[in-house]
Amino acid sequence: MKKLILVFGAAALLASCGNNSESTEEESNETVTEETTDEDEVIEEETSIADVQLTLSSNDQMQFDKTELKVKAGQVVELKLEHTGKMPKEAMGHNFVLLQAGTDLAAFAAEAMGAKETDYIPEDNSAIIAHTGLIGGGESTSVVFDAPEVGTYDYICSFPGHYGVMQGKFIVE
Ligand SMILES: [Cu+2]
Repeated sequence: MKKLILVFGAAALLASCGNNSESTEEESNETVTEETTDEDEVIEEETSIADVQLTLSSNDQMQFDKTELKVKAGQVVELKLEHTGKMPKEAMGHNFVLLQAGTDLAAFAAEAMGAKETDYIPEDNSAIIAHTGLIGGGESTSVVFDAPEVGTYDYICSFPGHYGVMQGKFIVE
């Protein structure tokens, strides 16, 4: 799972460096052997690294817009979390934390509450299947991970006081 995040992060970095002269040089070298249509295909492959893309929205009212997310076993999932509010993450921060089946939500949330320095991701993250970073109003973030085995999992926002209302079921079919 961590590997996938790193790969995705690297791809994002590469994409963001697309305007500098070094990468332009590389691109022009590639065009010697590849036609423009091939380049387009390469770009498509980069953006569709996941088999399924889900968007979960959150707001200043401490809400997720979905209480259920469904994927299929074996899929690589890209989950995009957006925050449509205006409040800063210090006051109304949100994240997406997908937990192993059977996790005691109250106990996990209590532990997460004490992990302010790591954006409310506890040091012992053995209960976490995947998580995004913490975002504030107007921001968005995403995480790429392998769908766990068939089953129903809980996802929460681990910001203090939020998990009670900011939670849902992540269903793998
Ligand atoms: Cu939250």
